[in-house]
Amino acid sequence: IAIDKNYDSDFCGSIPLNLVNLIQPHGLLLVLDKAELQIVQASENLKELFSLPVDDFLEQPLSAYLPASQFSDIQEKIIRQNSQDKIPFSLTFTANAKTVFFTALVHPKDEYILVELEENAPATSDNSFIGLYQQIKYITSLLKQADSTVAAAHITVNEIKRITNFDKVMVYQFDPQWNGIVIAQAKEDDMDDYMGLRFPASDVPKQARDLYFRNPYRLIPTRSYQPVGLIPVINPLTMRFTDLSDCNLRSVATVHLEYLRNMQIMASMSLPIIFDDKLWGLISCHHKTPLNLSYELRSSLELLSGIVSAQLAAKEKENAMTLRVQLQEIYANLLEQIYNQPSFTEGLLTGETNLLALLNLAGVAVVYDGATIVLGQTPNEQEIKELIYWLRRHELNKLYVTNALPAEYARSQEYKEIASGLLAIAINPEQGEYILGFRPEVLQTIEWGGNPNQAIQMEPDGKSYHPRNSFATYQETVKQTSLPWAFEEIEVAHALRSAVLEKIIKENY
Ligand code: BLA
Repeated sequence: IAIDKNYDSDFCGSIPLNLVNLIQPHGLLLVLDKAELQIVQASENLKELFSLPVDDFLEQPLSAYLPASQFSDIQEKIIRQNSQDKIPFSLTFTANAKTVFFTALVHPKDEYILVELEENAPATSDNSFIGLYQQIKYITSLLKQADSTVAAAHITVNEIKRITNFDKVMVYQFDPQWNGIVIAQAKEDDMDDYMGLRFPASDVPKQARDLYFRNPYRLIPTRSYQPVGLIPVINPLTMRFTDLSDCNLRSVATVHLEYLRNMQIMASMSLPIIFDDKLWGLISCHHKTPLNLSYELRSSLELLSGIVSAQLAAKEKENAMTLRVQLQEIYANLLEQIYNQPSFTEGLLTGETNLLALLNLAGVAVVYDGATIVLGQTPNEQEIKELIYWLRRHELNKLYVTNALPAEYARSQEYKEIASGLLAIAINPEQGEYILGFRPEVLQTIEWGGNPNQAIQMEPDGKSYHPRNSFATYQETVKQTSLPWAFEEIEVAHALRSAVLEKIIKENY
């Protein structure tokens, strides 16, 4: 894929997200010392809510504002669940003769405790435990019936849209370069259609992706807000900025707020799909107008994203297993042929099952014992000879696999139509003996959500920049690549190599 610059790692990837010292205004943040649970730092908006200067709260014990039972509950859970993050509490917080009901998330850290406070949404049928539990059970049963990854993704977007009322919900799957493709979408008619579009990696740069391993969601109820600072600016316990990495209220990077504006949405929420310790994709939700979700609903979505992850992982494993079984069947036949024929070459290239079928190749060349034997479409003998020189220079001892040979080895551009993909199995590389499998060029059209080469618009000053402002479909034709090699195909190629080496030993003794 031809993106001019990799903004993911070298530009967007360096924007600091955690040391911003600002939060979004839909909640309050307190920083407590661990010994006494005294407030050492607090967000400025405490002042508006309680009509008291923030300084009045500093160095006060949290116990001064809570009923004794609530305070001791917090104390006890902090001690008992020290390693656990984001313990939720319902608090009745009273200051200056005003009482506010909060949902609190308490994060015990090494040096301090973070307390995120959000005003409680009054209980409704939407956020009752029974109501949400029913929904989750129902969606889980739907997901279990899905017969493919894409079917599961469709259920996910439809159901999340239904229970949250977001105007658009998408499942976004990362490719190996961390670009993301929208594989399922549920939306209101007047929302832009992103189905099937690919977005460059820098749209969700690495440090933002990494935060999904610490946070179950990222919620931005409105992109149009006044950030709220912490007082004092420096955390007196660490003499540094307070690390807001896993604080839900953390203020949003400006470039992303502008991005949301360019997408013409006000509110956004995203949840990770993680399996095998890897970020597989995101569930991304958009709304035209501001939208906040109750803690209860957010928690249900958090559970759901875990269930979706498990279901998608199961589907992916099933797919891999099916492919593996198919390959094993052909491989078993091929093994028999290799052992029954006088030479392994005949075993690979003749008979009902051959190497072309095993590895989905258009051509294969076996270079062994001074001869080059080919089947199907391959480069000519001279070209094969030169390709092998090149392989030998790279000291590729077992397997060499690429689906973009022309980009690796310029000479191959001359025969890219038949060999944009190469899987080379080394038999005896010192002697230039290889099995070469070729795959033809397959032109691929990629539809990007906006031109990825314009992902960043630099201003003339060379310092200020903006995200792209159009997400209109931009078509890219990818040339000089073949169909990719599946992990399971590479696995079976390794097994084949061992079998061939064994057969050679038998042939010679
Ligand atoms: C954050 N970018 C994000 C997030 C998403 C996307 C989901 C997480 C925050 C959120 O949920 O809103 C991107 N959202 C998408 C995409 C789709 C979508 C691709 O729905 C497609 C359907 N962004 C840029 C550029 C930079 C950049 C050029 O376009 C860097 C220069 C950075 N994006 C960026 C940063 C964050 C981000 C820094 C983190 C924001 C934060 O958490 O504070």
